[in-house]
Amino acid sequence: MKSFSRSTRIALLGAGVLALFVGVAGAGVCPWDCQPAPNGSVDVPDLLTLLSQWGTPGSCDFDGCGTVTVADLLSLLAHWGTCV
Ligand SMILES: [Ca+2]
Repeated sequence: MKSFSRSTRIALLGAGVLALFVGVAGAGVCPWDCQPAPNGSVDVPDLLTLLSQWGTPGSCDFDGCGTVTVADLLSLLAHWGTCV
């Protein structure tokens, strides 16, 4: 097993914490990318997923009301495009 200097270990720890923070901060930034395997864009697969969940709970229930409704559809359309 390779051993690292103290400063290298601290740098690696810092990078790991930063990566974790970015990952956690990024999670949920783009809930409109609600297809089963999110692809980084709000696009046709998300629209089809939303329509397939219409009137039921699902990943496209953005407002958390318990069912996918027209409010969720309008929210998806308002965020159409690349997730940022
Ligand atoms: Ca998508």
